[in-house]
Amino acid sequence: MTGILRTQVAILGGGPSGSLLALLLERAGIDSIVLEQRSRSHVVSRIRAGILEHGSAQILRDAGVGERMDAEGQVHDGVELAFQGRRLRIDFRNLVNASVVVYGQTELQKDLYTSIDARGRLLLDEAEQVCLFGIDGTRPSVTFVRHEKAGRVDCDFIAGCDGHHGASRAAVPAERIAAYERTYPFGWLGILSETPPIGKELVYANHERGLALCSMRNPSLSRYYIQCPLDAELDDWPDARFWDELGKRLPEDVGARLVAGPSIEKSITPLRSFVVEPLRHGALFLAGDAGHVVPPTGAKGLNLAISDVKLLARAFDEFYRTGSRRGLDHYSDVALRRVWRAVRFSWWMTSLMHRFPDAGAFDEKLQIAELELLAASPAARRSMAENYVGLVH
Ligand code: RFL
Ligand code: PHB
Repeated sequence: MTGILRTQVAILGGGPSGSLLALLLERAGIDSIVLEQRSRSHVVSRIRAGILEHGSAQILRDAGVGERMDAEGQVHDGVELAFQGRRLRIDFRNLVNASVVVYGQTELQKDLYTSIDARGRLLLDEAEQVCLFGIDGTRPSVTFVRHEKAGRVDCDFIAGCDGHHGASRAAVPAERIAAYERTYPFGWLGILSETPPIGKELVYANHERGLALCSMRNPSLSRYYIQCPLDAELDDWPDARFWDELGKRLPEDVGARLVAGPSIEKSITPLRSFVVEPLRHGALFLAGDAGHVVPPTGAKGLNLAISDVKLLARAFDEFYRTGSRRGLDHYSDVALRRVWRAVRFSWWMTSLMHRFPDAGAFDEKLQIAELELLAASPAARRSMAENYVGLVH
């Protein structure tokens, strides 16, 4: 028996949302325990997001985990869209006087774990078979098995930060939760390569062969994605085929700057939008990917996770300081307003930049008209910039 532990907030999942929540609670003097199903080394080596909205970067600084991000992250003042041989820069700085920070989720996750350890927070990795009890009462608990020993955490609240496939959302009876979902008829094939990026900024290309995205982690580490069919298999995509296909989808001068090299990671992600409502069930609060998923085109998933837990930490703080449940009662509604804005933006960018297998000539004309509107109208560009950098909540 690992034993019975007691805390104020049991946090399920030690990804970005769970570990940041633990740190925000610590700053407010609230006790928590994080239960993470995978090993620490697995969590810190997952390759995922890369773009932090300027507001997310500020939340991380306020949580005391901004130092390495500020030293090593790259501030980007714009992104480029490529279509029909044309190039369009969305100039965040000029349009909305803001920027984003390019800093890998992998690096952020390392910073979060380092800080959790430094502040003596309890994070139990390899905690398996997590089960939630009593979410409708005032004495919820979570049981788990760790290294073949059973354990239990008694708590006041449970924060479900365990991602799209976690146990938290599954613990809510189906009739009390509404799910809204859109699946897209394609995925993203992504690689990480220890080669210099194509330039200083990201390039999203709309091409008849499908979307291509040139991103980066630092001056010697590149991240590239191409749209792929849902049934694509990694075995069919040796590096040479990936580089060749990527080159075909980029404008000539961008393609000419591609530096190919062996991939150090390669993965396929199906694209979907998914939201459940509400995000609160009695003592259980869902945050991050446990409550919603967006397609990666708008670079919003990690940012939503950060804004959810910021809101949740504030609500717990208010409750423990004053006894008021106002913030807790409003958490779901307030978080969902922002979530749906991001769902809309991610859907819009996905619709704008991909080739849909069932699209007719009419849909493709509309797509080009939308891109031309962006090219012609500073107001349209400003709207995109506001959403991309995260000014619209
Ligand atoms: P995570 O990161 O999935 O973490 C959940 C954690 O919970 C653990 N877990 C459990 N623990 C205990 N018991 C259980 N039963 C459990 N089940 C699961 C898992 O092991 C894991 O450690 O969710 P979180 O913390 O909410 O964070 C969300 C973000 O990771 C996600 O939204 C982003 O990565 C999405 N995303 C992007 N977001 C951005 O903001 N900008 C981007 O540029 C961006 N690019 C991306 C992305 C996601 C991608 N993939 C792979 C889906 C690019 C890609 C390719
Ligand atoms: C990434 O660098 O992984 C990345 C960048 C922008 C996106 C999605 C992913 O829209």
